[in-house]
This record gives sequence, structure tokens and C-alpha cells, in this order.
Amino acid sequence: MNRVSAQLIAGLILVSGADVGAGPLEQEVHAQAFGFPLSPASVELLFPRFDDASGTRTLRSVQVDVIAAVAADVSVENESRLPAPDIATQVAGTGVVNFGTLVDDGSFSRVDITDGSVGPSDGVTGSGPDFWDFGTLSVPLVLSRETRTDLEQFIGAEPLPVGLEVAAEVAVSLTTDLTVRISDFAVTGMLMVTFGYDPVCPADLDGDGRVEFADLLLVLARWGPCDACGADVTGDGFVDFRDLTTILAAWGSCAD
Ligand SMILES: [Ca+2]
Ligand SMILES: [Ca+2]
Ligand SMILES: [Ca+2]
Repeated sequence: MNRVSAQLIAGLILVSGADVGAGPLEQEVHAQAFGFPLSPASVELLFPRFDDASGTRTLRSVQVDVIAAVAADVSVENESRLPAPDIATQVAGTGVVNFGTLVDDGSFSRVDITDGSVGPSDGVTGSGPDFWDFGTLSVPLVLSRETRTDLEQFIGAEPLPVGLEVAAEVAVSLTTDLTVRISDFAVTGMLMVTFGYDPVCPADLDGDGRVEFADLLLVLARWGPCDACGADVTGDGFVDFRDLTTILAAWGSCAD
């Protein structure tokens, strides 16, 4: 390192208050698929708790997400001698997800209506001008909740269940002289748990437990734009003076 660089670094050491760990949180995502018939019904899936790696990672946030579809195959058949021009169906319900004390709930609904052409009964089951097949009626169920408090419950070696309850029904507007067939009524989707955490010592780029010259050299070696490189301590897409000052502000043993 030449004299100018050394002076520059000496000057930067005087810059205090660089915010170590100010970059975006690291994320650890766990996902599991599920599917069960309705309704109502529930599922419980075990997810790992956060591993703080002997205190070298600090949990900052926990988020639980449900991305699912509630669906049913629905057909109706008019058993009356009169036409039934407008038959409506509604697939609707509620969902509740919980992971420890982290809870979110929501509702879903979709309405479908025949095109006015359903005629009087032809006496033949499952077909004819009196029969209307709505096909598969699918409606999204999306739940998402994050917490940054009471995080202790999410740390440890034992897994913790995520519970999901879904209550749904298929309602049909005309019930007189109508045969309604519902099949494959179910919910399928993904459950996700996302841990957001800070490495306790993000400036220790080479992971030897100390922030020192070797880490500084790694920053200088990657100077400039970089996409998710380790030397970008602040996580802004550039290795620049901000990363250098972060290193200098964290100088010394990570345990201090
Ligand atoms: Ca028929
Ligand atoms: Ca180091
Ligand atoms: Ca940076």
C-alpha cells in the first residue's frame, strides 16, 4: 500500500459512527408445500427454529407467508320444468395461519354466474340444456405477517409448528329443484417462514473472528460496483468508502 492510501485510511479511521450492519438483513427462507381437502380443515407442519450459530447471527425479524389456492369442481343441473337463467355460485371462506404467537388471518371469495342459457330439465342426469359445468373454481388465499418482537420463541434447536386452518364453502344461489355437484374441494399451496438476521460481525469478511487488515484488503480488492459480493458490507451494490469506514469502525475482535 502506498503512502497516499495509508494516509487516506488513517484519515478514515477518524470518521466515526459508521453504522455496522446497516445493510439489508440476511434472509433464511424455509418453504413446505401442503394440500388438504375442505372444509373446514387444518394442517400443522414443523419448521426449524432459527439457529443463531452460537451467537454469531442475531435474529431481527420473522415472517410467515401462505400462498395458496382454494378450489372446487362445481356443476349444477336444473330439475325444474322452468328454465333457470341465472345460477350463481360463490366460493368463500377464511384462513388463519400461526407460527408461535405470530398470527395472520384473511378471507377469500369469488362469484361465478351462468350465462342465462340453463333450460328446463331434460330428465337426463349429467348433461343437456339443463346442465351447467362451472369447471374448477379457484380462489387465492394469501396470508403474510412479520414480527420484530418476541423473537426468543423462534430461536433454538427444536422445530416449531406452523398451523393453518381454512374454512370454506361453496354456496349456490338457486337451491330449489337444483342438483349441485361439488368435487375436489381442497386447498393447496406453500407455507413459508423467513428469518431476517444480522451477522454479528458483518465486517469480518474472512470470518476469522477479527476485523483487521486482511478484511480491509478484501474491500480494496473488490472496489467498485458489485452484485451481492461479501465485500459490500453495507449491501448497496458498491464497494466504496462506506464499506471501508464500516470496516474501520468495527476494527478489532468481533467478541468485543
Ligand atoms: Ca340433464
Ligand atoms: Ca477478519
Ligand atoms: Ca457498499
